[in-house]
Amino acid sequence: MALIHRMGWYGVLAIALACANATASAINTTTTAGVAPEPPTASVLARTVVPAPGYRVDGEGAFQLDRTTSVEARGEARPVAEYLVNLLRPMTGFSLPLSGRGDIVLVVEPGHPPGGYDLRVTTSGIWLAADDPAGLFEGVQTLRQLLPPATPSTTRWGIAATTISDRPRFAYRGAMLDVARHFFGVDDVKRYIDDIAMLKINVLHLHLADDQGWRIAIDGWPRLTAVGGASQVGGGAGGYYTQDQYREIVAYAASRYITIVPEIDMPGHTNAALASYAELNCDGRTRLPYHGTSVGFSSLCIGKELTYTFVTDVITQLAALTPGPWIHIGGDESSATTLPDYISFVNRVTAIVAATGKTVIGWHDIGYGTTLPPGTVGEYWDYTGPRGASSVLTQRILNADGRLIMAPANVAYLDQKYDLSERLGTKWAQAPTTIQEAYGWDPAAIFPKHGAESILGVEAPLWTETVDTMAEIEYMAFPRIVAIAEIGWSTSAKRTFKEFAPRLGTFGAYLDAAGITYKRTPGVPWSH
Ligand code: TNX
Repeated sequence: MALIHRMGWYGVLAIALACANATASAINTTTTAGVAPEPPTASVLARTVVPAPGYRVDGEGAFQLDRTTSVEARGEARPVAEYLVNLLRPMTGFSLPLSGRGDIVLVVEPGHPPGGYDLRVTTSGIWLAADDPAGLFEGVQTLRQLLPPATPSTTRWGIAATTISDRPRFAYRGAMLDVARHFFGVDDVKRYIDDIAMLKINVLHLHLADDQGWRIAIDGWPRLTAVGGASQVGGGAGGYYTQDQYREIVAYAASRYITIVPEIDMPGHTNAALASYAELNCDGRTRLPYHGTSVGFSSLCIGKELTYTFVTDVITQLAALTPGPWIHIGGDESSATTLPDYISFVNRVTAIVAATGKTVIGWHDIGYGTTLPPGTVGEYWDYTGPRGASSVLTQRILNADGRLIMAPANVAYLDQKYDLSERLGTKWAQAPTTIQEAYGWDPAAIFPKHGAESILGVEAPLWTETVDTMAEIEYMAFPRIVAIAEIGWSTSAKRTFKEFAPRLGTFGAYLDAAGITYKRTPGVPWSH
């Protein structure tokens, strides 16, 4: 009962709502007309899950994790099983041996939902199965939310009996972190990776270069980091990743089944490179480091061959550091480049990426290109209300057999202010952006003509002009990133904020337990 007290009745309401989605005949927590349900005891309280699973039916009783519990990994499940016990051991204090026979069985085998998993919790054990380790990993994220949040008072580790079958709506579920406007070191990026992994986000896009900073070492171009890396918004010291540090980030992300997408924004947003090398400028004169927050004033020199030597070196080295399929070339807000120059640049640079075997991603502006390689991905950053130019540009990307990542600025941008009185954030994209707005859109409804199969996925970008600590990153991201993650994952045709809000409120207890800073947005029944 103490736990129910802590969660409040919203948690219980959320269970009822979760059950309401399931097949009526299988529900045993609903009641016959007029009879109030018996409140579940602490140990059988079914926790709610974000993003919402596709199918869930709750059962009777609960599985109790205790000091006798063991974990078994079958097939290729071993790394995910290790991740699970490494999470649970410090939380619970139980030894949870990984052994030949376990009460918790993790299985990789064919026959489960593509990209997802099947989970069954009974009083005697837990069975979690998926086609591949990535799907199994997403199942583990669900399991974490079925356990109580790890608060100091948590002593009983019950998981209410349930059957879940779950799979993602979109293959690409992204978050973007701008490490150029303010630099964030390896440990911060790892922490953000862990934060987003909880939400079944499987791509982290790193915005590695902009006017204010160049953040990745490129062999043969040492001034990019020595000069271009030594600045940031407000004039701080900046910083950069060596290639070894970058590999460490990529490997850490891979251990969480997250793909890193590196972005070098070009031909605009390049002042840091132009400040590093005089010869990259058309007039041969180095630019001064930039510490402000304007956009649209810089451009690589489109007519110089050296520009393409530079871009080829950068892209080739980034491709070698990138096990994932994508390289992002930016391409937004190139107001200091003429349109003919922009088009010729996009044509050449997309071909440079294609020559490395990688697929190009660019902001949707790259739709101006006239020779986009087949399969090019456009990242849509205009508003949810479709607008003239962006509708044409996205169509051109689709005509190149391309796909779209939906990141509409007025709802998916995590840097927009929660309300206009906030210190952090910007407001150009129709701020304030409330949690209700972040949740209340559908990626397939923006361009209904394009068809749902044109959408590769969704992304929640966090630009960092106003953000320079980990706590500020988390504050801007949470809880809105939970909304974007659910939009990317959940297959439910009729999501409503009303149903989401109590689940999000419950999730707040997990954020508290993980020490994640978040905005207690109005309209959400935060758990305490
Ligand atoms: C626009 S939208 C940008 C970024 C800024 C952001 C601030 C887009 C692709 N680019 O350069 O950081 O606004 O909200």
